[in-house]
Amino acid sequence: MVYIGLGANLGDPAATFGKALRQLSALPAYRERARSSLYGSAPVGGPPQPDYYNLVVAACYRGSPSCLLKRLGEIETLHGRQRRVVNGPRTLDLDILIFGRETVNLPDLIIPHPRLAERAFVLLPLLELAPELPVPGYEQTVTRLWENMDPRLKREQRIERIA
Ligand code: PH2
Ligand code: MG
Ligand code: MG
Repeated sequence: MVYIGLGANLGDPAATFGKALRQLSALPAYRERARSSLYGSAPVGGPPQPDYYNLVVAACYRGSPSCLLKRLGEIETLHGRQRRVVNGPRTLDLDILIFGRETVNLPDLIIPHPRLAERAFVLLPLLELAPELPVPGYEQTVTRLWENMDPRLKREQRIERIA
């Protein structure tokens, strides 16, 4: 199973997510298995910017991590994604969080996502989908990572379930 994080804080994120998930499902190698609730969260890092919407989707993908990364980039571009500022505001961000049991260390792709354990907007939706999943590289389940996450970071990120 692969887990993909969706994030957006420009435009109409809920509508963008709906469209992006349909575009993902149109890929022959991709089959969606489960979708988390939609969450709202305070921006982590970057310049002052609007709050984010986030969700996580679980899917089967018959292809390589690099191939999936390329497809995700194409869908981001379709939604007008521009890369100007690191951690800056965005119309759509699609991140590979987990790719089966694989760990990947390429210049443009690190899996599992390197900041996964510090991000409530990743861990809480993941917790909903796969509480018992051992996260490769961390050798802890999603539940343990969530329990071990710094409570101060959790508070600062103000994550809330929206729908
Ligand atoms: N994505 C970022 C940086 N900061 N903050 C929240 N709340 N949600 C995000 O998706 C997010 C972020 C870079 O990808
Ligand atoms: Mg991201
Ligand atoms: Mg990204």
